[in-house]
Amino acid sequence: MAGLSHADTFIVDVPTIRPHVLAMATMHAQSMVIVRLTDADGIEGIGEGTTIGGLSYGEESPESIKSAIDTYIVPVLETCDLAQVGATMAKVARCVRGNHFAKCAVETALLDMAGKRLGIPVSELIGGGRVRDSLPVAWTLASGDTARDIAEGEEMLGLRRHRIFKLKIGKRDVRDDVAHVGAICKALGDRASVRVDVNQNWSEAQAKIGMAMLHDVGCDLVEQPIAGDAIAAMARLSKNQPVPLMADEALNGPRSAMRIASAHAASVFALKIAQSGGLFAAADVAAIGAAAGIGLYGGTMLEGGVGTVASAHVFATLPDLAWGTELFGPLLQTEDILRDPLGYADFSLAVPTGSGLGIAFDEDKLAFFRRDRASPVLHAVTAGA
Ligand code: MUC
Ligand code: MG
Repeated sequence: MAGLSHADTFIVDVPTIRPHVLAMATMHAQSMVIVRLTDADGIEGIGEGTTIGGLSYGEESPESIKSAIDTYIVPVLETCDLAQVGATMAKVARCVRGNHFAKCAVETALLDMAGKRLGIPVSELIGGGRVRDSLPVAWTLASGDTARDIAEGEEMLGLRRHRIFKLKIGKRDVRDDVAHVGAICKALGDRASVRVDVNQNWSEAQAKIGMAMLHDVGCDLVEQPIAGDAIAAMARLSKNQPVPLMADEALNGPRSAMRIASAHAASVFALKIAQSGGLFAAADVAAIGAAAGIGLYGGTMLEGGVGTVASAHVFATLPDLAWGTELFGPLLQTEDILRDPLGYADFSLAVPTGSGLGIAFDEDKLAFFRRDRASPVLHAVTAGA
């Protein structure tokens, strides 16, 4: 029995390379909850739980993710054989409702341990196993300034790092947003695919006008234009607008995937491991989408290296990933907390091949960016004063 010997959960805050402007928040740093679990055999598994903009994106914050793991999930893990990942996560699901990001972080760590124990990559533990070793990767242009976004797009094309670009809109007037998208489509031409993410910020009426205009300026895909729970309205837009609608916030696991597919409310799914409730659940969402003829896209919560690689292992098991992925999160951060940087080249990300997740931390950087790093020092100073 591989019992839990040690669990450590902490938040790291890493600055972003530039402000990242979304409809609901402007990010200057990314906060990642890191989970490290060690079993009785001394095998360590690592996981990450990351959201965007505190509580502005969804119902879990970095602080609530950490608290859910420490207070409610670790006591369940203490009663489990961690080598049995499915059984362990089923018990966690019985004891803890919701909290998908927290569960995903823990499941990632368990799968990392399981892969290390078996000597195989995590991708071989998901669905039918790995079918690809690299994934196309989009970049998000979200500086808030059209000229700067065009320059950034040109730079990425020149570096051969990205040729799919997602623009964050929804904050300004619809016509101003469309003018911004149109200028970028015009500048990048047929060298790139340009898509937008509205992060739920339009009404159905705005979306009707906005999606029609976006189609006319050359935008390829519109992600979550209206509220994620407005399934009937998403279905009307999917039916009547020429540009495909991608579900993101609307998807929070297999049941929501089933509802959206049955209602014909989206033609593309943004798959996210954390939003789905874990790697297994994300694979189930993908299976429902594929069976319903819905296109698949590998989404991100702008995770750092651990969450990005965990997502990559799931997306590497999908035979049909027509819309590529956006697994660029670590590149948005000023420093990589992994020992070896991930392989971004030729518009793609190489999926690690080592056992488990196939990655390790840079311990110095991890220690530097820990939110609680100051406390022991402060404590020592206070104690000595
Ligand atoms: C989202 O809503 O999709 C993904 C890329 C990005 O820039 O933000 C995220 C979140
Ligand atoms: Mg989105």
